[in-house]
Amino acid sequence: MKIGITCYPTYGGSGVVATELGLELAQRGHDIHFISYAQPIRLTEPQPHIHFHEVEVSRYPLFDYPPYDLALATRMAEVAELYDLDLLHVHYAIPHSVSALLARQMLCHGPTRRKLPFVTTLHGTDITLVGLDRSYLPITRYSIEESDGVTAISEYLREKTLKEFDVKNHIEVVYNFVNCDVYLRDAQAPKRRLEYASAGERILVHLSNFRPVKRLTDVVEIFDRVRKEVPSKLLLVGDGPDRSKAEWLAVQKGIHDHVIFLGKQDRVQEKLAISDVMLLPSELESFGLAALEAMACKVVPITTRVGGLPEVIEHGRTGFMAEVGDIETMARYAIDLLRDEKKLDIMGVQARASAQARFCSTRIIPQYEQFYRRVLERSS
Ligand code: GMT
Repeated sequence: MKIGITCYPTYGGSGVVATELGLELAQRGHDIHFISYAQPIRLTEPQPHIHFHEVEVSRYPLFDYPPYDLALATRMAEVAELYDLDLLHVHYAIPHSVSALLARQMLCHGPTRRKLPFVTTLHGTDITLVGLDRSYLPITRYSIEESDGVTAISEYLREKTLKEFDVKNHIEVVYNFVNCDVYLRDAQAPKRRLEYASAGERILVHLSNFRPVKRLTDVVEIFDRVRKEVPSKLLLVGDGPDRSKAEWLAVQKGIHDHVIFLGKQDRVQEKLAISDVMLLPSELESFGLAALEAMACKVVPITTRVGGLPEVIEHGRTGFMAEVGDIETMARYAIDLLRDEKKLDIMGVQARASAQARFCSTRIIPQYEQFYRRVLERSS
């Protein structure tokens, strides 16, 4: 198939899923055309069957708000014509599904009367935060209803969308996935740990875009409690608005030397593979891709019991969950686990086995392929 993929190209779960999906589909022989304002961050090297089309937004003195959505729609239609695309797959409803809808209409009424069905994948904050803002809700609902196919990354998000948006579409759940051949604990991991921690120290890790929903200061608070009882280091992978708040908190707590801000990383698997426990105390996670990537690397996630996380983690077997803001309980889970080498090993193995059995790309990518085929059959 020839598939156009649009996503936010920056750091963030939806862009990561979209890029990894494109790469996996390209490896299976599909032609993938990314259409966005910048090259997606995980698209680091040229690959066969992968193309990138940049969306240029014209600046004009009158445009206080340059119309990216319109430039995107135009580029989508153009790429579809030039490269004979079968369908578009947009990640994150706002504004991508609206642009796709416009592109479909432009082509359908254009001289070639081309059909261009589009699939929208809902990732979370497009529904839970942005879409519920009154100013975006009606247009988001409309673009979901007009999509030729809609997928959500968890049952939680599917239910939430049906309930809050009152849409009538069928929404297919296609979970986030991980490439288990890339995300694993490699043989070099024990040696690489020594770059950050001494031999007797444990490593805790957090990976996100440091937005308020991730509750980064809770990560530091939990680590502060853990560090008092277990010699350890905290690796913070990513960057974003709450970084300086977390840095100051670490200074105030006197643990700044033990909290290592690594910034945005291209190969996050290398940092995960040297860690013991992941802290993800988010206010909300529609799935929690970071927790899954950790699990594939035998890292035990300690998270909040929110959104889709209970669909990913089996409490007490592949990870631990507590209520939002319950720093004490999450710290207690981490301390007990980090002190118990055997339990840590067993849970790490169980976490990887669960990631492999349920969320490996080899299992999930064919679900997207089947979904595309169904959409194409319906639209032909
Ligand atoms: O929260 C993020 O990290 C960004 C956000 C996005 O849309 O880019 O992530 C959402 O999509 C991820 C991939 O599908 C999910 O794994 C995250 O749980 C989800 N984030 C939230 O729901 C807060």
